[in-house]
Amino acid sequence: QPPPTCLDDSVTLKQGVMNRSKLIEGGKRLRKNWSNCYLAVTHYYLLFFKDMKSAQSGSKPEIIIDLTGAMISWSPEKSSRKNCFQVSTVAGQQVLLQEECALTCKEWFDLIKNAIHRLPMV
Ligand code: I3P
Repeated sequence: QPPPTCLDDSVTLKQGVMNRSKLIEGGKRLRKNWSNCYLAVTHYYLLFFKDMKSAQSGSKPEIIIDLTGAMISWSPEKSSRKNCFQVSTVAGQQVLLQEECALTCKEWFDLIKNAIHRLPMV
């Protein structure tokens, strides 16, 4: 399944605003830097857009996370912020996601976890 080039509502399981911090990219640990972004979850990918407007106007995702073989875990030790979880990919990317509302955050977590678990193991 090739990564989507833009937001496609017909394959999107959930979309909305989340706080994101990239931890590792291309094997390099990055300086922690939280930003507000617009996240869309599909069966295969997480797509990160700058904001809702850019997502809905057909922009390319800023970051694409391949869920095949990915791992997800709550990671309270990784931040002073509450409700943080981490997604790590086979390719070695790591992102932290956070949302103030515990219930909303758990909805995202469970959805992404279920998407990962429906995909084949690698
Ligand atoms: C980081 C920044 C992050 C913070 C991180 C700091 O400082 O304040 O927001 O993460 O904490 O190091 P800087 O901007 O100077 O790089 P949290 O907000 O998630 O706590 P950490 O080093 O304990 O991860």
